Amino acid sequence: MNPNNTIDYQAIKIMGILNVTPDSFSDGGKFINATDALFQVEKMVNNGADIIDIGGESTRPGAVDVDEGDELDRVIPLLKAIKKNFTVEVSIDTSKSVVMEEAIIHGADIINDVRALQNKGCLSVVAKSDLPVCLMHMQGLPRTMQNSPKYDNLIIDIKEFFNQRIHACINAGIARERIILDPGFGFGKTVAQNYQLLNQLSQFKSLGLPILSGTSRKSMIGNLLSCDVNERLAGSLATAIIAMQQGASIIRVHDVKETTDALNILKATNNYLSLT
Ligand code: 7PJ
Repeated sequence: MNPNNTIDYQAIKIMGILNVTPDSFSDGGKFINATDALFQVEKMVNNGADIIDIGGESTRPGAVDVDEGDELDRVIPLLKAIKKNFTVEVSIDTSKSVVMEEAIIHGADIINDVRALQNKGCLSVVAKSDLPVCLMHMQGLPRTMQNSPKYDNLIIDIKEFFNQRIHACINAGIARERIILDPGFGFGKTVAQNYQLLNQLSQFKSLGLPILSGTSRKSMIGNLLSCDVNERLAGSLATAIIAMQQGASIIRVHDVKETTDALNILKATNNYLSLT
């Protein structure tokens, strides 16, 4: 690991996950009801979330595709309600151009696409807006991505993918400055490959763009520690701290309060002179 003292820990943002899919692996079905969802948003905001990430499509390993109408129904009313009641930034976790377009109209602040705008129409919809966009790396597709993923060189292959997608964005009229990069923990990676990514996350800093890291409660933690999804908090916090030290700018998590506490410890450690 290469902790770098020039990292701006003050600038790290916590992204709280709000899944509104019936089959999400860790909180599936819990936040479908609008009142429950808004209660959860309020809790995350009060606990230090800078961004709320709404996901209406499950991308867990093995997940099947979601109908466009269903995804719109899950995501858009909630986006509108959050923008009406809170000042927090909202990102929309989707790969569908129609959902992106509606989300942009209704006040989304960030587009978060696990398919890196490769689906039809996505580049042009995002190009017409001025929103930041997160491009995530995935090998394969959710249904099959964990069937023996292979790389020539994990870091170089993912960097190559990022460069191709950055190029596609720029050609479509999306300025480089709008792009956030995410290596996609758990998306077509073995346990060892996920830990290599965490170990070498700072290597993606050479592309000069902010890095988003999403390891929260994922099987890279459960498989290593042999624990169930509701027993992965300590492991998730450890990965969040390592990602911050490796230079990640946005940490995508389920457990906002605990991650904010961990970040505050890291900040104090790096800014002890400012403590009295
Ligand atoms: C990620 C995501 C991630 C980004 C999901 C889960 C599965 N978006 N959406 N990065 N994961 N940018 O929450 O575990 O790692 S859905």
